[in-house]
Amino acid sequence: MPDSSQFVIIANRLPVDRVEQPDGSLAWRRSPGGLVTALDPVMRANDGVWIGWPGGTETDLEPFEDDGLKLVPVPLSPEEIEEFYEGMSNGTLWPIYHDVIAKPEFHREWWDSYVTVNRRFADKAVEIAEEGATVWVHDYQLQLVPQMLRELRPDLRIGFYLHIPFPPAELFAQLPWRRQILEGLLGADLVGFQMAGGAANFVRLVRQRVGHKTHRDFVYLPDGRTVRASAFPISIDAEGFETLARQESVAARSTEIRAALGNPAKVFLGIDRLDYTKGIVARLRAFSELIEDGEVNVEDAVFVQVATPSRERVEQYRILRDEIDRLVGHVNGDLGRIGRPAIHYLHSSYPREEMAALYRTADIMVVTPFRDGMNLVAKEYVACRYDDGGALVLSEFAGAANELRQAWLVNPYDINGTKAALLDACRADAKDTTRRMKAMRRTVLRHDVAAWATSFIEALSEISPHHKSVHPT
Ligand code: GDG
Repeated sequence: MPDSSQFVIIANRLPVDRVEQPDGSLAWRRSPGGLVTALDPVMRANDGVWIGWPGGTETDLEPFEDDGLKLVPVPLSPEEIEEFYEGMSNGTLWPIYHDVIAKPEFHREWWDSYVTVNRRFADKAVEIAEEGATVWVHDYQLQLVPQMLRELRPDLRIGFYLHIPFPPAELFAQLPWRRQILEGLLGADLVGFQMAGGAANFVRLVRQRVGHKTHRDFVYLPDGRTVRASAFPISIDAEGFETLARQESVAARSTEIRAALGNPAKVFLGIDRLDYTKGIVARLRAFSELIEDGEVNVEDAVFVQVATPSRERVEQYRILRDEIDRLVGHVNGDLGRIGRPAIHYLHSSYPREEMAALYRTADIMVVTPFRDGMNLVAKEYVACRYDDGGALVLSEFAGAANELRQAWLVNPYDINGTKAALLDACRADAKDTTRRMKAMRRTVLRHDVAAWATSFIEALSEISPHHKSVHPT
């Protein structure tokens, strides 16, 4: 692989996982995230390089190519996984940026590790980026990288994208390292957010806490630089999901799933990373109350909840897992009948084909996070419903609610409101659900992930026009 590039992506994770082959040797497998799908064409058009942690604790990995993608691994030690990743990233920043749904912890040694690891990523990019290159940094684990890069390489064009919400000033202000983080982000030329509200929170904080002049989306720095902070709502490979959903094998699998569930009249579905931001417990409680109230009958309705294992070594995630286990046990013990559990709970992760088959099966998709940057599951469901069927119950506090206005929108903290929306969606006539789904499909198909990547890269080019241009695809 070349030792330099004019387009560099930096994200916490490389888009591949280490897997053991039957003969015991180790190989890489592409992890099927939306980000890699979005960035793949831009990477190829610009001979790009992706810098990230490969997972695990191997330290001696060399840069390598996987299916034409050039990947540069950045190692983390076991202590750094604990302090930088599980600690500062997922025990401090994640809860602060998600409305303090869980209590954030502040530890100075976690912060020190965050600085060290951010420096390691920045140094790697400094090594690889050609003169005048474009570097696109991703997400909350790497907020100091833009400034670190700027100091070492003022020739670079730097973009940053935050995949999670940017919190209101009142919550962000709790962070003992608030100023360092704001200054870290200000190293970028363009800071992208999911929502206009996040961009506005950031600009307001910069004005209040760092004292820079701001006007609308723009921050004016004393050194003459301008930083733009704007919303770029992320999306999915909508066409890819629709094509998958149309496959005959997926249709057959959907029929099989429905039969395995006992051919109920209504299938409710939730698919989430097992995370306290996703509102899994509240939603299952709402559904079980509908059974208790006699509004829904286990003979003709079932809730399938897929919770993909996530951050299993972080204590709050272990507690949540136990809570869901207990709740599902109680609900099924109290309300289920032989062969008819109220909830099918699957703590596991599935191939994309199985996800598409589940989306096709779901009559009511229930996406009720307490706070979510976007929520791609909601958009994937819509993309898979080429039949214009199905109903979406969606939290007002997911970024996706801004675009998917025709969903049944709910406040997930309001259990009665959620119950009412579940029932409404369940009882809606086909004319109503079709009208809503058609409108949502137009939105998702028009604004897909390629459009998202292109609009970010174009905006970044505009803000520093003296640089070499990057081809969006
Ligand atoms: C962060 C922000 C923002 C889930 N289980 C399986 C599986 N998935 C896939 C889904 C979807 C993705 O994972 C989850 O994306 P979300 O958007 O729902 O949530 P986060 O992981 O929290 O993502 C979020 C996102 O970044 C992008 O900017 O939308 O707000 O929190 O694509 O399909 N995929 C497969 N098997 C599974 O079992 N194959």
